[in-house]
Amino acid sequence: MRCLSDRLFVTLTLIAVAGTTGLSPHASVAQEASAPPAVPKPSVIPKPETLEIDTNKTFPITSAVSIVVPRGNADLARIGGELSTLLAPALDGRLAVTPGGTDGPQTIALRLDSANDTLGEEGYEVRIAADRASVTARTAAGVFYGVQTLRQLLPSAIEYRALRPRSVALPTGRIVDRPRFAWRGAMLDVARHFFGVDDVKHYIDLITLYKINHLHLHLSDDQGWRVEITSWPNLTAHGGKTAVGGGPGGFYTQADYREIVRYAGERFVTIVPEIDVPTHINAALASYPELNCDGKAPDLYTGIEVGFSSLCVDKEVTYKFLTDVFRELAGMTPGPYLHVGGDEVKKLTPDQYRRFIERVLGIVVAQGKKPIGWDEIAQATRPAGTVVQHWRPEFKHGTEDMTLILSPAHKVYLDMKYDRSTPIGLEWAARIEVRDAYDWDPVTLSGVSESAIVGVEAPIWSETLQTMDDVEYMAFPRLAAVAEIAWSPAPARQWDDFRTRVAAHGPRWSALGVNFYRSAQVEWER
Ligand code: TNX
Repeated sequence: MRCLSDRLFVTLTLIAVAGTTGLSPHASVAQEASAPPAVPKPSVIPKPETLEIDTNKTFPITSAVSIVVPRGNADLARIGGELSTLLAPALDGRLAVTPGGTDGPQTIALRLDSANDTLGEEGYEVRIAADRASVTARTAAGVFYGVQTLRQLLPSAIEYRALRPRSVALPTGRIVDRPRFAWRGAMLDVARHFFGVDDVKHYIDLITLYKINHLHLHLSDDQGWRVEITSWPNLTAHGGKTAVGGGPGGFYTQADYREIVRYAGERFVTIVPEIDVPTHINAALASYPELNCDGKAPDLYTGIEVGFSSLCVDKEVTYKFLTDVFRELAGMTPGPYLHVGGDEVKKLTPDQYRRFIERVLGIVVAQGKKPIGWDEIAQATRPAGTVVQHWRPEFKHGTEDMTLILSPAHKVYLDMKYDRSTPIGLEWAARIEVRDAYDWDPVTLSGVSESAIVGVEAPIWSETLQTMDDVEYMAFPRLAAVAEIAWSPAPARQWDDFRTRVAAHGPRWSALGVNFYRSAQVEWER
């Protein structure tokens, strides 16, 4: 209901705006058509490294503008096509995308500059003059991020897919930007409740607006096994059948999984698959009796307790199972990482746990992949290149060298309630208002040096989340806050400034149909 009335509000506002800009077919005062289109003040998230913008001088985007890309570069042609699609409703038609065209007046040029040694692998430079714009980067990923910035400089109404033509302009200026951390992550728990391929694609669309580049999928847990493993078909045939609360569950066929990987790849997102072992494994134990120490398969589980299930660490078949699973997963995952879970083990002795984890990490390495595990795996001896994902608020890394992803539960677990009144979510780690999710720093929180941190990731666990509306409500605005922690230089980040910028994303989310939390900490723009 809330969402519907918001959409209605946006529609009405836009009609009102269109009526005053003169581009509406109903506009009656001719001179209004020549007034330079107003542009909003920039509210780019994550905050760019440097941004000089003049909103009084603009580059009006009309159907005369073309998007110029290098000849023979499929990535840039695709990115140009996406920009054209974004602008199409506003311009009542698509801008031409011209491979090999020259970047003169009335062009938006997307360019690669492989010799540029200041922008890094993912940085970009945007320049906007009164009659042209350009995005330059060393890599296609950098160009993609530059285009996300252009997108955020455009009025939020641009996101509304069904609207009539209206005037569109970019403010002039220059932005030079690159990320602080290489790993800007989101995690979706598709095991407690299942989210299908289209839902995952939708989530990828939303996270990439904020330059997030890793999507970690929690593919198995007590309540469900969600990815087809052809050598162990009962994992999904039986283990995928239900979910928390007894719903129908579901799973990805290998073709589905490959489709997610493909879609993510086109948006410069690396899929990180997780099979959580040795605990969080009831769905597999229920599907194959031989994986149980007593040889008896338990029932499927639909509650939300943790820590009660365990693989039988003394049986050789357990390691055959793990080898098959991680081999098949490695075969369909182009990204370098496989996540082995390793959290919340209550049924094994510390020694059993360590020996088990060391074997699993070896299995992943044998598939040519780098292992990641939740911070409990720090107890085990780990092959070089293993990444430890800090999640427990109390986790201490000790003095040992360790490569970390930071997902401190009391800051970035997006399944935590915002406050007492949040109708869904858990609160075991904290209640996390927008400011709590924003106002912390990875180096200060972890106590490790900047170079030991690969990045920051915001998980969403789905015990209490059943639909994408639920996921969106928990993710936004907090995911935008976490994305900025992972991307923007630490000294540039101030809560009061973020609070003002995020206010402008409310109308953007409304236009996109995103169900977001109207935090009272933000004075939302309408
Ligand atoms: C802890 S995070 C868990 C998950 C739960 C989550 C709920 C982690 C490594 N384990 O199994 O879903 O809390 O917030």
